[in-house]
Amino acid sequence: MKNGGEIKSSEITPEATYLNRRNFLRAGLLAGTTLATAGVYRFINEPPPPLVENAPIENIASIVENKTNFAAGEEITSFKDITNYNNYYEFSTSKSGVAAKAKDFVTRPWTIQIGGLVQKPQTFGIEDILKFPQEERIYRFRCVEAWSMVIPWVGFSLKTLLDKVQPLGTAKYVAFQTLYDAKQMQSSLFAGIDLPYVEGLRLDEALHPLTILATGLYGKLLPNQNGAPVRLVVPWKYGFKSIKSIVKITLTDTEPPTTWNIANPPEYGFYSNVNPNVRHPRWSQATENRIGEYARRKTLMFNGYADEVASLYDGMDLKKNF
Ligand SMILES: Nc1nc2c(c(=O)[nH]1)N[C@H]1C(S)=C(S)[C@@H](COP(=O)(O)O)O[C@H]1N2
Ligand SMILES: [Mo]
Repeated sequence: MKNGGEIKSSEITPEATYLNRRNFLRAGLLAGTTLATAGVYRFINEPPPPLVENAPIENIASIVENKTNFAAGEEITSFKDITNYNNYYEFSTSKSGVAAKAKDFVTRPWTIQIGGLVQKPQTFGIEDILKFPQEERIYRFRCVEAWSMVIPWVGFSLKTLLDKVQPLGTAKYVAFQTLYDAKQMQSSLFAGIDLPYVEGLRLDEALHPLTILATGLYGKLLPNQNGAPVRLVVPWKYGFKSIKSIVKITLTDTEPPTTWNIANPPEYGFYSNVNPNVRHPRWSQATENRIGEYARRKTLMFNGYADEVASLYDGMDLKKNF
């Protein structure tokens, strides 16, 4: 807990770099509007200022274009809890230990390679990712361990990115992979899971507008412990589907392997939809501990997003496909 949310002044981006970069990002957004002028284009063609190492926790509230609360009436979990109670096994299996262990994780430069069954395989730099129109999305977040939070993410629909690479008609699934760097992270042996961490979604789940790539939270760039520089968030599924620090996305025609299913197939399926009616073999999923609250809450079907996503699973037996 000690090191957690505190940022030493030496780690904060120098003001000049910060302003230049923010203007650069703004200019990128402006270029997509009718306000774009030759002057703006000249400005964005300049190389971006050098990015600082060690995960700058920069304020990006100014580039957030739209805010939507998908957990209306529920209290937003504190920044301190969101950034000090984490699951990120590559760094630590102790939830309060991740923040300190991930403190110096290097997230610049960073690229995401997108390929497989797509028309236009492409590699995006994190600078490109931050130029997509960013939104604030307040979502409930439910871990399979039966705790939950309400998190104000910054990000954009994964669909925006997938549309750029144009999935082929044969693509049925999307596979995701986290960076694995043994020099910065602990081994598979200590983590207790195969690394790199991998996850997957059916293509229609990946294209659903609620599925986002998150670049930040609380109006700041993502802290390392939350999956910097870019992670998936699928709010109707257990937290482990929301894979962190993504370096690779592959469109496939077969169901991709997923880390927790590999680790323990009877306990963790591919779908992992939040479902109060399907017990985890070792505990009930009917209620949850909302971090920061005393009384347990009833867990909602699809984590409260049934109206939006239930139709994706029409005709499927959700007790078998857990
Ligand atoms: N690469 C990677 N991604 C991961 C994990 C992990 O250990 N490694 N843990 C998952 C689990 S179990 C949860 S609950 C969430 C936690 O996200 P948070 O720490 O931002 O709350 O990240 C998910 N994504
Ligand atoms: Mo989790």
